[in-house]
Amino acid sequence: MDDCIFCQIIEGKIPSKKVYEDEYVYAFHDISPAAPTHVLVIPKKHISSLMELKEEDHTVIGKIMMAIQNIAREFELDERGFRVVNNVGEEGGQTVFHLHFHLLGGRTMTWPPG
Ligand code: DGP
Repeated sequence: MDDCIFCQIIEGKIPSKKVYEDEYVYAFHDISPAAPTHVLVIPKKHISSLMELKEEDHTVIGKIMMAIQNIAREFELDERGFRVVNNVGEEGGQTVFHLHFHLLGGRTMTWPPG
């Protein structure tokens, strides 16, 4: 997707602070952190949102979840706890239409979210 900023980040056309990469997954620091640790974990395949996931994408979702677990451990959030957020659509607060999971940690989270 030529006009997708996250596809351009994966391709290296837009710089990012990479945290993790494998065949399916790319993870990088959010440009506008909402917590001391704020990492975005995304599929390399362009999927515009959770609502566009297909049955065949189960492998990539599993890889994303395992990447989140490993990154949380790397940032020493596993004992403290952390939050994983996926915003879906306009009312859900999604601004970039390439599926992404926010990994937020390093402070106490509040509920309900805004
Ligand atoms: P969301 O609102 O859930 O769609 O989250 C999109 C996030 O993407 C938001 O927290 C800011 C982040 N973001 C947007 N553009 C860039 C960028 O060019 N680089 C990085 N690192 N993060 C970006």
